Amino acid sequence: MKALILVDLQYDFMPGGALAVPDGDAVVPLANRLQGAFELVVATQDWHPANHGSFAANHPGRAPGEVITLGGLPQVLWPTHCVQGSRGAELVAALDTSRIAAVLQKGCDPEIDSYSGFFDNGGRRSTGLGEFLQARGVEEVFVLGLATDYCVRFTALDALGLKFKRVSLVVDACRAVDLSPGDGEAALAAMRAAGVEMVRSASLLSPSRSSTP
Ligand code: VGL
Ligand code: ZN
Repeated sequence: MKALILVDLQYDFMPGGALAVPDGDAVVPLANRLQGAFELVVATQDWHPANHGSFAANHPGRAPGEVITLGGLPQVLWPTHCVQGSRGAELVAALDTSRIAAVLQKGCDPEIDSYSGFFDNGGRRSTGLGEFLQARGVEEVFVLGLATDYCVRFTALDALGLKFKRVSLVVDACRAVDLSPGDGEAALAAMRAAGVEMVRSASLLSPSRSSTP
């Protein structure tokens, strides 16, 4: 059983959003087309309370991009984004949500960030995604979305840690924040080195793979 994980396809990560990922909107049509190639589709949603510790605005004198210590972990400070209930936190309307079996929210604890869709950054609390997939017999996971160098990266690495048989990244359906130039490429290299397979959407969409003519 193969599952597709759609990472953080939310307005705040789209061009014009509070934490815009360059060209981020380009992955949405791919996410829509790829869903048909999977028996199970799930999505993650960055979902922060307004007092979240990852927001620079909650640390007087600090600016986005600076790094502080939060809950004992290094924490990049971000512009205020994906605040629970705000429009910026919504999954984009252009995303076909009709086949999404579950939306896993993360980053809800103000004291710790959660880039991965599986666990918070300290690896302490599960979102329930791993249990959800394993309960349904998922052995292979495919990851796409935003952003390559943060939430996509840690979601794919945690999936490896959970011992799924195969973890693949749909590279052309991901985009990076690139806070520092090259972060996206470095993230791809780190995932590849850890054992994440790099695939392109076309290889999943080939006519021989489609279900009905
Ligand atoms: C993300 C930074 C902060 C992401 C979420 O979705 O990659 N990045 N929150
Ligand atoms: Zn966030």
